[in-house]
Amino acid sequence: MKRKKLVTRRTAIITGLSTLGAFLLPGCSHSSPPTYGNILRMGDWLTYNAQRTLLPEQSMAKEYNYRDISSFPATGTINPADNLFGDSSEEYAQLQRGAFADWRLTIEGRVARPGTYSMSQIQSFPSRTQITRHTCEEGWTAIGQWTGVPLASILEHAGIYPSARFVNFYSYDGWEDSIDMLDAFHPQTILAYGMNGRDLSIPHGAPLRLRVEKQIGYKSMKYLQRIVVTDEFIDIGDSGWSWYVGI
Ligand SMILES: Nc1nc2c(c(=O)[nH]1)N[C@H]1C(S)=C(S)[C@@H](COP(=O)(O)O)O[C@H]1N2
Ligand SMILES: [Mo]
Repeated sequence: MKRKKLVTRRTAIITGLSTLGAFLLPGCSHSSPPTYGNILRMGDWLTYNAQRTLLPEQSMAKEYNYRDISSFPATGTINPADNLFGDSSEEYAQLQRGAFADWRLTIEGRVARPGTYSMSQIQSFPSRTQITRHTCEEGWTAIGQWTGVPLASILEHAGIYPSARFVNFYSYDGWEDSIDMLDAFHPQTILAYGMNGRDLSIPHGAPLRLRVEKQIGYKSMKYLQRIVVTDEFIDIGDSGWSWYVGI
């Protein structure tokens, strides 16, 4: 998995704030945090606590108007079929040839009803459309319209257990990442199959991608393959990128 290290000024400021928050609110219920790897990753813990203690929990990301939609570059992987990801590339290439008719999203882990969802099943849930600003850690932003199903609807349908704390995502290009339940149940956290009124294109993550509007762009995983709900944080190792980067 190729990911890179980044400390922005914003992160530094939030980290500073959160240090304060961590000391002011030592008994806060959000203070059992995920950590990635080692003490050098403490910034994740601090940023997480800052957002979770000092900011309103379910504040909404700003939504824009149709006329605000901008050009939107595709970055990172732009087609998992490009042979870089072994069996996954082969599988994705095959799905692509079939216009994703055979694509299924797997949901497993701490749910009462593990299983798979076809695109038509996913599209049978009430949808949500939102026009939001995507912020990439590389310094660009773009505004796009996303249509999909709230992740909360799918998690509830799968019968998520009360003890569950994290939702882990796996993609066709070998990405793995997780979010906590506050982000997972946020009304703007959706599994998106539409962008700007069309089916999600391959460069932007076809057939289904995550949109986590309250965090930086790399949390919005493209090319979703599998979702695993867990009680405990799974440390995927030092990805080089912070686990939590709220915006
Ligand atoms: N599976 C996967 N998801 C991904 C990426 C990727 O390379 N692979 N890139 C991330 C980054 S860094 C950004 S900025 C956005 C880019 O989305 P876009 O290509 O639709 O602009 O997707 C994120 N999700
Ligand atoms: Mo990004």
